[in-house]
Amino acid sequence: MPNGQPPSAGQESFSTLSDPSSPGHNPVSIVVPTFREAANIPTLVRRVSAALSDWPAEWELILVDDDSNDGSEAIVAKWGGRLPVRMVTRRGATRDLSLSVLEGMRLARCDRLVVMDADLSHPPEQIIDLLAAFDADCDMVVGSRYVPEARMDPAWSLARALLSRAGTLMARPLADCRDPLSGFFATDRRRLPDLEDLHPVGYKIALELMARGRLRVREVPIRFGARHRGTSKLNWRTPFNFLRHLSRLYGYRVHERVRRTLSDRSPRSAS
Ligand SMILES: Nc1nc2c(ncn2[C@@H]2O[C@H](COP(=O)(O)OP(=O)(O)OP(=O)(O)O)[C@@H](O)[C@H]2O)c(=O)[nH]1
Ligand SMILES: [Mg+2]
Repeated sequence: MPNGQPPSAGQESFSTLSDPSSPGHNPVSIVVPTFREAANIPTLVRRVSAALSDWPAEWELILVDDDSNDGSEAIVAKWGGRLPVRMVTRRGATRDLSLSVLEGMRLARCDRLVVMDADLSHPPEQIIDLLAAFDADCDMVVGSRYVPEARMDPAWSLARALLSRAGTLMARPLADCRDPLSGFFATDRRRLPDLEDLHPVGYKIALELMARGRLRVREVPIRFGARHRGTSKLNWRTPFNFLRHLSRLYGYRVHERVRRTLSDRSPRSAS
């Protein structure tokens, strides 16, 4: 059974059938966490729908919003009926990017998923590059900033670039990926660990999935841009949450290794 919920009533006509081993042309749900992104949403919707205009299967865009109260809901409602775009609002929940992504993955109508940011730092035109690279030999395709041919917007400050590099180096042993902190990726819900077993803290949901699911990752170079409009949601808590998240994942890895060693040594495995 897929990890997500089944489609709700009224969504039955939307074909979710996809072949997990076939590359490319499957129905796809694009999941985007948003918090106060009203200034970016119109451009995001336009560019995503243009990028997928020749996609030979159905697609949908789900914006999972943490009750921004900035007019985002009304902006998205304008497209209702014309484009497969909807906003899911998390009310009364503690604001959390990773939990928002998990919610979007659960609510998605398709098993094939793409996750990206709303601020246009992930070029919507490259969604199809990620989907095209997805096949039976990988569980996740990451839009990577740290492989040859990737490009970084020079507007990214040196301090941000250095912090990103340092975080990336700390996380690399947990995943077979040069950019485990990327927030732009394609995957298939059926290849993921059970979403209920995940404990992400903060911003790095791809890392959580890669580390706990031991996913086979392929990387596609991206043109990483600076935030288009609006303000960053990073704050002083972000690096502390990241360190807490890393320590949990390293703890999980150690625990797994001990468990495997003990089970290898158990009398039953010797017989
Ligand atoms: N639902 C939800 N989305 C969030 C939250 N925090 C950030 N986001 C979204 O997650 C994405 C990444 O956030 P950003 O603020 O762009 O973080 P960043 O890319 O590391 O930093 P900048 O690009 O410098 O702003 C954006 O689409 C945000 O709107 C949150 O608490 N809840
Ligand atoms: Mg951003």
